[in-house]
Amino acid sequence: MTSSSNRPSVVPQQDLESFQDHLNKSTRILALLGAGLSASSGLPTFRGAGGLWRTHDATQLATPGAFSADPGLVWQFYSYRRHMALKAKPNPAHYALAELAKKKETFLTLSQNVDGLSPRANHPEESLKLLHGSLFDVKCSDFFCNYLEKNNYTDPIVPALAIPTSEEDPTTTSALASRELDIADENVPIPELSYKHLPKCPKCKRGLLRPGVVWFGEMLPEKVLDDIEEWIQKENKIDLIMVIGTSAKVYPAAGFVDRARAKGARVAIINMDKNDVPASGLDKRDWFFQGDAARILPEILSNVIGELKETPDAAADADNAVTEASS
Ligand code: BJW
Repeated sequence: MTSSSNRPSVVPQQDLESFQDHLNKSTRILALLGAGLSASSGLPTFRGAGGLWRTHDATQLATPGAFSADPGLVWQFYSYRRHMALKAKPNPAHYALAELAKKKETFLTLSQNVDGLSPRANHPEESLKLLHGSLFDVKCSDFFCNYLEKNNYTDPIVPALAIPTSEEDPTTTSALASRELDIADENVPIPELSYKHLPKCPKCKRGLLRPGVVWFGEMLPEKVLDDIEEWIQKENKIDLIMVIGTSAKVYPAAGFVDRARAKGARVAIINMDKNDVPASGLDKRDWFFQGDAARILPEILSNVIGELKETPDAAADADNAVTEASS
């Protein structure tokens, strides 16, 4: 169980009071989530420290060009990320947002994250819009094939993508003696994979499967954008947008901050880095809560969600997801 109440406050009291006062009165609330939300679950962000995978800038691997040039390398990157996401657990920030969604009916969360941690924290599906898809969707990369498989948790998705392990320790008989190697480290050798090793489309039998995520230059899912547009257009005002753990540099996601401001929304930024503010900068009515989202969110949302308790069921679900995926 995780409790937020006995911890020392992580935000200035005056900001906390004015934010909570506004949150109380707010009905139309948006949240824009980024990789920093899952940082304290142990998953790396894209930019800055941690944004390198082996020698590759993570954002350079997230392109259709990278996939067509070296699908084996791009699959190794994504297979590693699927594996890490399955091993990770939602943190108190995921649970706090899920609780807020249950308490405030007209709260809509726009997540750029593909790691599945918000769904695993039982964030209500109808109030969670996945802007950049999911690591656990796979689709055919052939332009003429529309194959899409949702919720594929097979890890590894094909044997050639298994995370290599170190030699077993000959002094022990335990199966745990072999240790997974960290293939994010460029010093750990990985095999070169070609077409024959990689997952194929079961429908057209021609194309390679690819992760169901949105790469640079690709359109965001139409239905997701339509749903968000409908929510925005429904009323003339938006009360609040929380911008959480994102550098807010990728569009159209980052553009929702200005859309919300244009409808009167006050902006609350939750970020480790004081410099990571949306392109429109900070307004005097905004809040900037600097620090780890996993510490800050349970505290600033506490007047609505109460004391955060991580439900044993959710934790068990997460454990099951990992067990199922690796069996
Ligand atoms: C913490 C923390 C802790 C750390 N607590 N905080 C307008 C202008 C210019 C360009 C464009 C434009 N409109 C569209 C474009 C082109 C492009 C774009 O935006 N380029 C920019 C680089 C300028 N956009 C697109 O191509 C999009 N498609 C599109 O627009 O289609 C139409 C179109 C096509 C072509 C031309 C024009 C229009 C698609 C964007 C897809 C982005 N995809 C990725 C990969 C997804 C799959 C995967 O995961 O691999 O999405 S890239 C990557 O960036 C990923 C993320 O979701 C996204 C955002 O990153 P995020 O989450 O903000 O992470 P970081 O690392 O940047 O930030 C982490 C933050 O957390 C930091 O601030 C830390 O300080 C903080 N932090 N720990 C709180 N514990």
